[in-house]
Parts: sequence; C-alpha cells; structure tokens
Amino acid sequence: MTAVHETPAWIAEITMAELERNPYPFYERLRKECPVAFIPALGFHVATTKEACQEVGGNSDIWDGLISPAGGRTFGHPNVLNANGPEHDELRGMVEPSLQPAEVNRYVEDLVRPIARRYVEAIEDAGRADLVAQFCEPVSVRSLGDLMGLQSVSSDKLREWFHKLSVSFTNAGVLENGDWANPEGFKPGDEARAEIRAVLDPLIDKWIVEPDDSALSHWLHDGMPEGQVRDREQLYPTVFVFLLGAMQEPGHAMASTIAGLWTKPEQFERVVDDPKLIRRAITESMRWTSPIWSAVARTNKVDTTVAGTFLPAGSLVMLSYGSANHDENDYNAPSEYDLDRAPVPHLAFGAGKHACAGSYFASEVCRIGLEELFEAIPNLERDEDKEIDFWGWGFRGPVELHAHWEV
Ligand code: 261
Repeated sequence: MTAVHETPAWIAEITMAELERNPYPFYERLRKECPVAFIPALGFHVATTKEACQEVGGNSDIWDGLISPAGGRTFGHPNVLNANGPEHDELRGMVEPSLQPAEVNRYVEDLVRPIARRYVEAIEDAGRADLVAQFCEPVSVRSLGDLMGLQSVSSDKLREWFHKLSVSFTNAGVLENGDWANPEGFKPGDEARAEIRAVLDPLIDKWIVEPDDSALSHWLHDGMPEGQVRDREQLYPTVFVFLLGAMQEPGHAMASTIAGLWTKPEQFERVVDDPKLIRRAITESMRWTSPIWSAVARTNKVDTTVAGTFLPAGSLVMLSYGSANHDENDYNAPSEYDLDRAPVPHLAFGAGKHACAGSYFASEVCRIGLEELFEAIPNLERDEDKEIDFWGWGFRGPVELHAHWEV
C-alpha cells in the first residue's frame, strides 16, 4: 500500500520499538496534525481521535472488519475479527451465548471467585509478589480457560500461549518494499498454534461424541443439524483470537487498574476500603490504558475521506482506541488516571458490529479478581524500588507490578 498524501517527515521516522515503548507522544501529535495518518513503519493508516475511530469503527455500511497482515498471518481465516456479513454473523452467533450478561451472571461468581481466592492464597503469606505474573494473568487465563473447557491446560501454558500469539500478532513492522521487517517475530505464534492444535484436537474429538457444558463444546454443536458439528478448521482461527485477546486482556485491565490507582494513593485507599468503587476504577483504567490499544482495523468498501485524509477503497485503517481514549476534546488531562473524572464513555471495547462480545465477562472477571485481592490483602503497597514499565502498541499494560505487604 502506498501513502496517498505527503507523509510528514516526523511520521516517517516513527519506529515500531518507539511505538511499543510509549505510543502516547506520537499519537498526541497525530491527533492534532493528522487524525488519520499513514505510518510507513506499519504500512497502513491509523485512526487516532475519538471522532475518527467512531466514524470508521461504527459504520459498517462503508467499513468491513479487518485485522492487520501480521494479525492475519497469526490467526488465519475465517476469524470473528475479520469475517463480515453472514460469515461474521455465524461466528459471532457462535461465541455470544456464553458471554451474554444474563448468562454471565448465572455462572461468573461460582467460576471466578474460587479461582481468585486460590491465587490470593498462593501469595498472601509471602508478603510480596509480582501481581502481573502471580495474580492478574493467572486469574484471567484460568477463568476463561475453565469456561472454554480447558481445565486440563495449566495456567502457565495458557499464559505462554497468549504471550507468543501476542508477540506474533503485533509484529506489524514492514520495510519500505512491503516485506516484513522482522519475519522471525512470527515464530513464537507458529509454535503456539502448533501446540494449541496438538492439545485441542483430542479435546475436540471427545466433545464431538460427548458434548458438555464448556464453551468450546457449544461452539462445535450449537445451531448445527442433529448429528453434525462445525468443522474444526472453521473454529480454530477464532479459538486463536480468544486464546490471545480474551486470555490476555482481563489481566492487562486488572494490572492497569492497580497501577492507575497507585498514581493516586488516596484513590487507591478509597477503592480498597469501599469495593463498590472497583467497577468505576476498572472503567477509568480501561480508558487510561486501553488493553486493546490498537489491534483491530477496518477496510473501506468504497473511496472515502475521513478527517481530511483521502482513503481509496481497500485501505486498512487501524483503530487506535487507546489514543481515542486520550482525546483532549473529550477528556481533561487525559494522561492522568482519575477515579473521580466525569464518566464519559470510552472506546476500549470498540464500536459497531465488531464491538467486543466479551465486555461484560471481562469486566466481571476483573471486578471479582480485584475484590478478592483487596479483601485478602488490604494493606497492599506498591514496591517503590521497582519501576512500573508499560509495554505495547497493539496490546498494552504493565509488564510487572511489584507489591509488598505486612504479613
Ligand atoms: C477476544 C478478542 O481477542 C482479540 C481482539 C483483538 C485483537 C486480537 C485478539 O485476539
């Protein structure tokens, strides 16, 4: 794909590594100077303001769901993120039943609370922990893993899979000639995919003859004529989508909520003392550091212009929701975490037909996880000796989160 207008020199100099370390300074400038911009290092456009993201993300008459070439290389087709029309309706209809709020309310307490308690118990006597590796990620993967029917897969294995898929999915960098800048970066994803199939194939074989109440068993059977199941090749790309984003992001959201609250110790105290504030704390954290920072895109079916940028049909526009959620037109001091800010809606769960199907489930996992953590360890404190580094352009959250407490 070629740039359709002059790309200012400073945009041409943006690198993947800089975006991954801290995308905010570039995006602040893009929102002001060029809200829909072609980024040569990525080989596609990014939508950076709330208005542009809503216009592109919310209008399926003109815009089809799509993922980046690196995303497609990682998941294969068809998957729920880049399927459209009847194919999307079919996949979306398959994943939605177990994620509907009324259905989630039926099972989520019994599913998540014991898991959260177990991981709190594993750390509470130690007086210190990296909350990302020892609490947020395990609670996130175990909750969804058990819902999907993956009780036999360890939490560490599920964490390894999402990390490998994530590295591959966000390996978006291209050279000037369009070739991958880092072809080696897809190897972890290839490994994870092969291993996932080796582990899931026998489970699928079993569910075909012995359906149970796991989500994956329902994916195989629901809505199919008697005696038939969905072909597993039709399922795997969407299974990979879930084993990445749905496994990783509730953990990111929990960790970012804690990190955000630690920037305002008085707000942290209030939330620990009053668990009813946890939902609000999570919502503000999703705005402040959106876990899916820029990982879904759209492609236009006809020529169009957005925010002054002409886009010929077939352009790829990445929805940088993490930037839209820092739009100065919508939020005061957007880079500040503030539990008390007026609750303006955010775009962390996306918009339009491809908006997140798991927003309620994910929010409930985070709520119950943080309730259990703060209840069991109310004197939790940030380890001031350790920096909190956030990482990621596609997906973003704290890499580690060191805490200590009196036992
Ligand atoms: C379940 C949602 O997962 C994803 C969302 C956006 C990009 C990649 C994902 O795996």
